[in-house]
Amino acid sequence: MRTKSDFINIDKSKLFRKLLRVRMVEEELVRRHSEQEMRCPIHFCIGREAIAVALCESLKISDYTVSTHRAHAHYLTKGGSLYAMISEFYGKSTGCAAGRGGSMHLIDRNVGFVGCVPIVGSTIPIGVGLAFGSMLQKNDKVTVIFFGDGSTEEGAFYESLNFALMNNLRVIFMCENDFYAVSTHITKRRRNDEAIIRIVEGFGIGAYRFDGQDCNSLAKKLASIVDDVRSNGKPVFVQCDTYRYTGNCGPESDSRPDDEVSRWKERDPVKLMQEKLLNAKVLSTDQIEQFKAEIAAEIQEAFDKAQAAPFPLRPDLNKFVFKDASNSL
Ligand SMILES: Cc1ncc(C[n+]2csc(CCOP(=O)(O)OP(=O)(O)O)c2C)c(N)n1
Repeated sequence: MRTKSDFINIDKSKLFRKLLRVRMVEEELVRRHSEQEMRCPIHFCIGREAIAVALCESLKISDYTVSTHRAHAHYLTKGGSLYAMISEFYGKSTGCAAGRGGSMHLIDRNVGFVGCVPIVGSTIPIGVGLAFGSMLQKNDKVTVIFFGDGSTEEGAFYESLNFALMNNLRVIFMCENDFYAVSTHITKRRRNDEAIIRIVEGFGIGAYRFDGQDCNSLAKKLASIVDDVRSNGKPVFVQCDTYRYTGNCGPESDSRPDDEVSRWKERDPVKLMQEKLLNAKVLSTDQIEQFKAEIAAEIQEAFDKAQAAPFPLRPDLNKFVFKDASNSL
């Protein structure tokens, strides 16, 4: 049966370029991490990039997103400034949180990236609050809440699901299931890995489970979901299965089984999409090389400018600590 998503036209080469861009930013961060100049904890999303790329492709700038401690892909694909993000990692005053927040407090209100917070599960009710505001203002903005499978172990998640459902809020609960919370596998936390979606279905909410590594196919499915949420005014829950290549925090790997890591790397989202586009002659090797050169130049410029930018001034250090209308960001 053909579904609505079969008719959605996604520009595959544009999508691939976005995917490649997030991967290359992450790889450059990994390379520079040991220099010890970025003094904040960094949670890498290498391996998991396709979900944000696929979903944000169908969002409008005016739509809202919120995220967690692992937010780079979400911030960048919603349109957050790369320079402001890198500046933030270096603690500079040009950072998106004025150098106060580091990698777990990214924000760019100009593009609807309302924020991210390291307290697991904490941004779920915040996202629902944004959607409630949109409902009161009678606009059709969609709010996307990105979170990991670990967040589904917080009570706030279930209260938020119920509230969104009872109030017909335009929310996409996007669970990036990488099977681990820090280093504990989901099967050590729940009876089986179908548990999350089964529990969520019990609320009566529309729930989907997708492969998170095939960016193009995911983009089509999610485009259809975004469209439905916007027109029906109802929340949905989406679980995308994926994997991170690094440990929980920092670029080092951890003690997850080698065969498991290599199995997931065989379905690397960038490699997978690149192969498909080359085989289908949608892109040539030269075009991919050109993308890489353009992105590398953009990244280099962002790092150069961020490193040269000033640190916050000592007399200003208390600014933005408490709410103060006169100096809000
Ligand atoms: C309320 C709370 N408890 C514990 C932690 C410590 N912690 C940091 S990351 C993490 C695992 C989160 O796993 P998941 O939600 O699946 O996100 P992922 O890291 O896989 O993106 C935990 C427990 C925290 N930050 N907040």
